Amino acid sequence: NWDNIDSQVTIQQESIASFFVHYLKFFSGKDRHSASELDIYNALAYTIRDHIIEKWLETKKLYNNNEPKRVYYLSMEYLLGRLFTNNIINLGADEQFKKGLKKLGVNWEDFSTWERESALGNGGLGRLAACFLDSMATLNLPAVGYGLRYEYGIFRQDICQGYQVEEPDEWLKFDNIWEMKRVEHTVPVHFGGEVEVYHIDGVEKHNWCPSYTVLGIPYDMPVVGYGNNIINTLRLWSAKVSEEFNLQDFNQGNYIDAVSEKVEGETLTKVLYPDDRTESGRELRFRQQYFFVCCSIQDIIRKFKKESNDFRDFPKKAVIQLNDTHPSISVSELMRILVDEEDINWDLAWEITSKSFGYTNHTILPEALEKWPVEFFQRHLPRHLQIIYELNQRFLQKISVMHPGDNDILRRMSLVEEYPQKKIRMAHLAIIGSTSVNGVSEIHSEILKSQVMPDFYKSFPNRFNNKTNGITPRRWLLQANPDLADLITQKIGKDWVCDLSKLKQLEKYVDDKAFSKQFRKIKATNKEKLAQLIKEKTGVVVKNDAIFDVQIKRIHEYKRQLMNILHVIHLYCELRENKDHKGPQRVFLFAGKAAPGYYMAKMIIKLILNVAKVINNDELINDKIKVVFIPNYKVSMAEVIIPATDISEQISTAGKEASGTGNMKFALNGALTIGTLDGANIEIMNEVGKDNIFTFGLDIDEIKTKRQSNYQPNELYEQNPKIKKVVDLIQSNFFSFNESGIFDPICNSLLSEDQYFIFADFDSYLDCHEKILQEYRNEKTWTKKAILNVARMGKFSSDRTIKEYAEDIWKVSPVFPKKAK
Ligand code: 26Q
Repeated sequence: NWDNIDSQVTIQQESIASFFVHYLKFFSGKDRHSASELDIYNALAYTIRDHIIEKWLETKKLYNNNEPKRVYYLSMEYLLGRLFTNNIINLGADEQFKKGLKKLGVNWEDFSTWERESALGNGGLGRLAACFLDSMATLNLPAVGYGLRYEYGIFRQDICQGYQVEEPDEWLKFDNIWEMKRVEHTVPVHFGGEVEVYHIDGVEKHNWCPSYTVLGIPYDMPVVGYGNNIINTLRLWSAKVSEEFNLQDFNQGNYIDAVSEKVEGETLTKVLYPDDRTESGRELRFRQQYFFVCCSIQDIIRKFKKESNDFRDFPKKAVIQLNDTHPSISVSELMRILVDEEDINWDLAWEITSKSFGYTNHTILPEALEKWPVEFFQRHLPRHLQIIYELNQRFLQKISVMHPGDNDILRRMSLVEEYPQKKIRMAHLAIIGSTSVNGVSEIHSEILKSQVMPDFYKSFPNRFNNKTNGITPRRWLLQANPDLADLITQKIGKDWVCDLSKLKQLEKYVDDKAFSKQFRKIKATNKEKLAQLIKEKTGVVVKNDAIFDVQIKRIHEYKRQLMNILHVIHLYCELRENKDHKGPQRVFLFAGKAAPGYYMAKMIIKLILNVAKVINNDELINDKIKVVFIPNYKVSMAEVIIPATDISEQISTAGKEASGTGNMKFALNGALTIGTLDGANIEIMNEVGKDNIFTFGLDIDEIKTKRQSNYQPNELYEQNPKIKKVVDLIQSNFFSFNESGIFDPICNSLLSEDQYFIFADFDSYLDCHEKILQEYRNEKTWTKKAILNVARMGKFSSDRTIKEYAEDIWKVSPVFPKKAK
C-alpha cells in the first residue's frame, strides 16, 4: 500500500541521527573516521531534503486537489544564496535537528559553510525574486517560479593589482543537493527557419518550419515556506541538444556541422549575463531569453490542460508575472501557441493573452530599456516577428483612433523603433500584453507614469500601479541576525516573523536601559564577526568597536560609490592637516561587482583600492580611519556585513535608483541610513521618521532643474576648496604614484560633465556625515534611533509586497490544508 510507504519515511527527532548516518555511509561511502567536512555537510543536507520532499509531495497533492488559480513568476535571475540553514529554519526543524544530532556530537551550524551558494543573478532584481519566492510559499500561495539553470552564475570577482578580474563561478562542481532533475517534463524549443502560409476554408494559417531544436530539461528546487508545511517549486531550465531532433544532419553526413550545432545549443544556459544595462545586442542573450520563455510557457500550458480544455478559462487559472522585460517575448509566444497550435482566432487569443500577464519594471535609465534588433527576430524567431508586426498594426490602429492625426504619438508608442536601426521595444510589448504595469517604489512608479512611458499611462491609466519592494524577514533578520531576532522574540513573541508590522511593539522599549544595553551588545558581537571577515578577506585589521560605514551593492556611476570615496579622501586630507579627531575608528567598507565591460565602474574599484592602500598604511593617520574593499560580494557576505553595520550608504542621484532593497535590510538590522531622497529611501524616511534617518542632497525636482540649467561642475571645482583639494590630490597621482594618470578619466568626467551630480551634492553629503558623527557620540540617542528603525520597518516585509501583488494584480488566494480531524 503506497500510502503506508509514504508515512513510513516521516522523520522524527529520534530518527535524524540514523538518517544522517545512513547517508554518510551509503551515499558517501564514509564512516566517522574517514568523513570529510564536505561529506558531513552532504549527509546533513540529504537528511533535511528527505524532510522537505515529504512535505513537497503533500503540497502538490493539496494544489492538485484544490485546482486554484496559480501564479507563474518568470525571472531570468534568482539570487538564492545558501539554502541549508534557510531550509532548516523555515521547516521549523532547527531545535529538532540540533537535539537529534546531539548524541553524535555533530553541530550542523559548523558545516553550513560547505554549501556552494546559488548566485544565478546580478543584484537587486535577482535577490528580489528570491525574497518573493520565500514570501509566496510562506503565504500559502500556489506559485511556481521559473528560471534558467545557468552552469555558471555571476562571475567570481578576484582582485589583481587593484583591478577586478572575473573568474567563472563553478557552483555545480559538487553535487547540488537542492535540485531534482525531471526528465519526464523535457520540452523542445525551436529556432530559425521559415514560415509557410497556407489556407484552410479561406482562413490564413501559418506553419513555422524551424531549422533546429534544443531541449529544455527542468530541474526543480524546493521553496520552503516558513512554518506552514508548504513547499513550492522553483523550476530551472537547462539546455540540451538531442541527436534525435537533428537526425537529418547526422544522416546527411553533416557530422561536423551537426556536432558543432549540438555544442552551440548547449551554450544557451552556460552562463548568466552580467548586468550591462546599456550594453545590448548580444545575440546569445536573445536566444537565451526565448529558450527560457518557450520552456516555461509550454510547461504552464501543460499544467493548464490537466485542469481544463477551454482556453477561455486560462486567465482564470493562471497569471504570469514578468520580472522586467527579460521574459517579455512571452507575450508573442503565448499568441503563437494559441493562434497557430491551438487554432484559436486572433481576437480571442489576444483577449486571453492580454489578460494573463503582469509586468514589473525595475529600471529608470531610459537607455537601459530593452530593444532587440529586428534582424535577430528574422534569424531566430521569424513567426514571432510576424506576430509582433500584426500586434503593432492593430495596436497603432486603436491609438490613431484615440489621437486622430497625431503621427508623432504613433511613432513614440510603436512596438517598432525605426531609427537608427530597426528594433523591437520589449517594454512596449510587455505593456500592451499586460493587465498590470508596476514600478517598485512610489517615486519610481510616478516616474514611470510621468517620464518613462507617459503616452502609455495616458492611454491606459488603470493599468499602472505601484508595488513597493520588500525583503524576507526570515533570511534578513531571523537567519542573518539570530541574536537580535532572539532578543526581539523575548520581548514581543515570535509573531513578527510572519507579520513584521508587529515590530512596532518594540517602541515601548526605546527608553528601557536594559533593552538598549542588550541591543548594543548584539551589535558589538556582530561587529567582531565582521572584523574577523575583513581580516580574513583583505588582511586589514580593524578595531572591533569601530564605526562601520558601509556601501555594498553593484558598482555603478549612478549609485555614486565615487562620491563616497571622495568624502573619504576629504577626511584623510583633514586628518593629515592635523584636524583633531576624537572618538572611535571609522571604517569605510565597500563591496560590489562591476560589469566586466563597464570601464568607469572598474576604475572606481581601482580608486577605492588604491586609496585604501595609502590610507591604511599611513602612520600619520594612526588608524583613525580604515578603508576596505572586500572582494567577491555575495549573499552570504551580506548576511555577515549587514547585522554589524552602523551607517548604511544609500546615496544614488535622486531619480535614478528604482527602489533599492539593501537599504531595507540595513534599517531592519538597526543601521542608520545616510541617503538621498530616492527610491524606497523616501518611504523608509516616512516610516522611521525624519529624525531617525540622515537625508541630504538635491531632490528629484532640483536635479531636473540643474540638468536644464547648464550645470557646470568645473565651476564648483574652482569655487569649492574642498572639492578642489580632493580632485587635485587624485590628479597629482598621490594614489597612483607608479601608474601615473590612470585616474584622469574619472577626474575628467567629473570636471567636464559630472552626469550624476556628485559635486552638486558634495557639501551636503559632507555636512550630513559631520552631523552623523556628532550623533554617534551620543550613545543613548543613537541606540534609540537604531531601535526605532528596527521597530518601524514592518512595511518593508516582502510578505506585505506579495499580498499586494496577490490581491491587486494576480487575484489569487492562499490555499490551506484541511484541518486534521
Ligand atoms: C540586460 C541586458 C543584457 C544582460 C543583462 C541585463 C540586465 C540584467 C539585470 C539588466 C538589468 C538587470 C538588473 C536590474 C536590477 O537589479 N534592478 C534593480 O532592481 C531592484 C529590485 O526591484 C531595485 O531595488 C533596484 O533599484 C534596481 O536597480
